[in-house]
Amino acid sequence: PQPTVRIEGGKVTAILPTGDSVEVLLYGATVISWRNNGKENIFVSEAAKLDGSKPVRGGIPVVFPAFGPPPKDHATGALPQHGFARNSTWEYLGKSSSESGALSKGGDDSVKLDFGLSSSNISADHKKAWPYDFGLVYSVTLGKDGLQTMLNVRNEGKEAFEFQMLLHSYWTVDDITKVAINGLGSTTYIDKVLDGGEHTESQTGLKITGEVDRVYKSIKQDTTSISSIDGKPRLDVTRDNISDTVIWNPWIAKTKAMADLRPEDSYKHFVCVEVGSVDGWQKLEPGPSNKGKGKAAAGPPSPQKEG
Ligand code: TA6
Repeated sequence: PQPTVRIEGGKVTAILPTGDSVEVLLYGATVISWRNNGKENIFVSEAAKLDGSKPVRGGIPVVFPAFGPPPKDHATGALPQHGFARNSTWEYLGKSSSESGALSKGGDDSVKLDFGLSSSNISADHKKAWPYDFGLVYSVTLGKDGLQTMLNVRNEGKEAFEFQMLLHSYWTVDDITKVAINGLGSTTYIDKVLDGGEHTESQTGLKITGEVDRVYKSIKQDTTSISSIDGKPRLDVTRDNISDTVIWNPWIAKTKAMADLRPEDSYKHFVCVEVGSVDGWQKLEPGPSNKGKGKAAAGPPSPQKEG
């Protein structure tokens, strides 16, 4: 049997013969569910808006062309926090059985969904704020071994532009106090909760014991894994041609302050491990040959990887 793909109500759903599935809103090309072996890996707040009235609180929001509050003195300065990609309506470009990617050998055990966004289908306000001709193709590949997300950025205009990109993934965890995040060891990070300054990670497994908002830069290893402290491996998040990883959990006070993050103990049940190129800017020259390509994948830890 083949994978099935259903498009209804502004949402694309793909289901493999194994029962694994992914759901992607055309709004923001936001993955709002990824079920693998019967487990939901994506956290979405009960109070999340899914009607396009504001970015989804949860899922995998696509952050482009700027991460965080854009610097006022930068070309992206007039855009909202995290740019416009996550609050624009993308086009569904179609499905294909993915080329034999890292996650699968194509065929009936994987399906690739493509979504497109370009300067011609963003709002007039966003276009006014960032008047560059760009084209994005975002591919979401559901494989039996994991989910792969890839963002292709093209400069379709006559002048170079600078961008940042990031996949703002909210991963489900049973209990945040039992989670360790491995693969960040001895990496430099910017700590936005502490002082915005640079620090070096000393723990091999980062524990979350309060609000954390850190940008780990140029991580050497290509895998960041979330594992539960009792050693049970949870999820491997890998990067390809994407240099940084952001770790975020709002904890108690910040959760209470976010009206669309409910119930109020939600912070216990997710951790954001976000892969992106956010330290500095990627400059993209005009012309068909130049395109940025960042690939991120997430999958249950492969057996040989320790938790
Ligand atoms: O990913 C970390 C972060 O930049 C935090 O600083 C926090 O602002 C979070 O993103 C959520 O941002 P949002 O605009 O979705 O409320």
